[in-house]
Amino acid sequence: MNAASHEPIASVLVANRGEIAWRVFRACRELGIATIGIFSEADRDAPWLAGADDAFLLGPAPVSQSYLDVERVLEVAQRAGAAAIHPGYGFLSENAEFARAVTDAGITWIGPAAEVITRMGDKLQARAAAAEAGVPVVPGTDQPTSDVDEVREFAEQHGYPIAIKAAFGGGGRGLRVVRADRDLADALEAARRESKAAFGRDEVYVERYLERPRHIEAQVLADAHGTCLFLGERDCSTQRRHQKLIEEAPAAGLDADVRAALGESAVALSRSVDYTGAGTVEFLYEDGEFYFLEMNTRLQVEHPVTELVMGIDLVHWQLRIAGGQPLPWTQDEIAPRGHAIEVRINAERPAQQFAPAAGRITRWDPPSGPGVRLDAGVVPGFDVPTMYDSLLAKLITYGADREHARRVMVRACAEFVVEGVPTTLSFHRLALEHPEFVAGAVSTNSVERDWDLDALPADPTAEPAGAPPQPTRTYTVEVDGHAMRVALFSDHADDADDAITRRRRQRRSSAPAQIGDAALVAPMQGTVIKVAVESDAVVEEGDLILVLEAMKMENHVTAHRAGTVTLRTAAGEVVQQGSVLCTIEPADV
Ligand code: MV4
Repeated sequence: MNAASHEPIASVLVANRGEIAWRVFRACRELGIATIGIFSEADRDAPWLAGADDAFLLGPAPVSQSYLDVERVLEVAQRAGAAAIHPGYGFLSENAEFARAVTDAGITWIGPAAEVITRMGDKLQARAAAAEAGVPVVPGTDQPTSDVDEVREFAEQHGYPIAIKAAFGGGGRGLRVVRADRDLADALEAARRESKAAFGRDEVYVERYLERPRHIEAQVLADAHGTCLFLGERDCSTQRRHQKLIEEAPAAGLDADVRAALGESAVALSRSVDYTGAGTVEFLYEDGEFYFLEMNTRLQVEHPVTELVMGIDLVHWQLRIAGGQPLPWTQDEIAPRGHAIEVRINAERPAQQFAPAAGRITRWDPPSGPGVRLDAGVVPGFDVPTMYDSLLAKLITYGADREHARRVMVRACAEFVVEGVPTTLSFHRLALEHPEFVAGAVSTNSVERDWDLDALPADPTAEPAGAPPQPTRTYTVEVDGHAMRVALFSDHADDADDAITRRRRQRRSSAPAQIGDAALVAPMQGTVIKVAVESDAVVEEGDLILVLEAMKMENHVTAHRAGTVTLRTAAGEVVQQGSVLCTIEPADV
């Protein structure tokens, strides 16, 4: 941190990969800062490296550890002559030893001082600092404990349920909720074991457990000249097993006085620890009260929603602050405008408990248009690896208000086509229309406890045996000017080309377009909610055959030609796109 000088940083090595590496490269390029990328052997052909001016292999470490190898990253930084290092998020971004080593090597660290990272990384020290700064904390113990009698005494004083948490942990690992005395001893041992395994430390502490909190976090930005600003809050409650899925800014339904108090608390804590750079203070919010949870000393995945509503590029300001520049605003000169929502596009199978997925992205058609931003780390043809986290991209939408931003996101998710690897898009299409989400009433437990995810479409690449065949090819055909998607299956796939060739010949001979056979197929996946005819009925072309409900819309499926109907489906059935709904044999056959 060269706070004394104001000279801009000449070059930045981004000690990260994927979408955040590309995001930081882009910010550097916009500020005229040279960029250096690093890559593991598994990332040798990674698309985001195209965003860097230079790139270096991290060498022989196991690829899953490459980006965590402090010595190796430093060695590459010195070899590359990097003036600064941006850690992104995850990996070494909250590793105080790394931050210290970077500074000791005379390289500018884009982030808070190592001491601050250490202090906020110790959840008990963070709680103590928060309490000292006047920030509300959940009633809890202020010293590490492994004594079941101490924990029992706390529970007897504050009542159940209680939360046992890792003192050097985060993200829910090591967290155990205890609802009765009989479960206490085992839960304490389990929490210590998991904490030791995950963080190398088994110290735990105890808090009263809040049953249905919202997860609200405050973005702070502080320079090295005494200015510390609250850049609004984000609601990150749409999570599953501590993995955020959807984030938004501002938080829906938060009273102005609560927002002001939350911001003042976040700034008070940040000032009290001499914070510099971008940081996030996490809170639990329940029944009109907020409580300090922890402080993250890094840029967050979900930073774009704050950038869009505040009109501030957080990465630009991380770089400027590290170069000694002062922030140009006072608190009352900044305020959120509009609303932004982010969905995380992860390579996961939502219908299989969000299991990580690998595969080659054979189709990547992202949305665009008004109010759409995409921070991606992949391109078509990219082989998604399994040894790193599953985040492929973040889709962010902006609107004048929450409902506008939500509708833009619904449209954008409907437009987004990804093939070759399952993604969380199928979850987001459901979540964004879930009544709790529409009402802005999601809590951290909603997705796991309350939402029915059975409506998630089965993952096409994980069809159980005996599942209906999937189309081998789909075509868009015109029937009397009506563009219709037709799905064909492997045993008819080669017929398709003949059918298309025939149709081209027919069209050239100006004969009316015909679908090659008697089958009337489902134009999309959906539920048959009404069948308007019976088998053996004689229909005219255009007569209503059935109504298909898909994405909350009713689709009328009509006879593609005159003839006698033989039904292949019934009301209540869920049909796949391209499956045969009925056949219509011309009456004179
Ligand atoms: C809590 C809590 C309720 N009461 N502490 C989860 C991970 C870690 N950041 C702390 N977490 C929680 N701590 C008390 N006293 C509920 C959670 C929690 C949670 C918090 C934020 C975001 C998502 C969460 C999902 C489950 C539980």
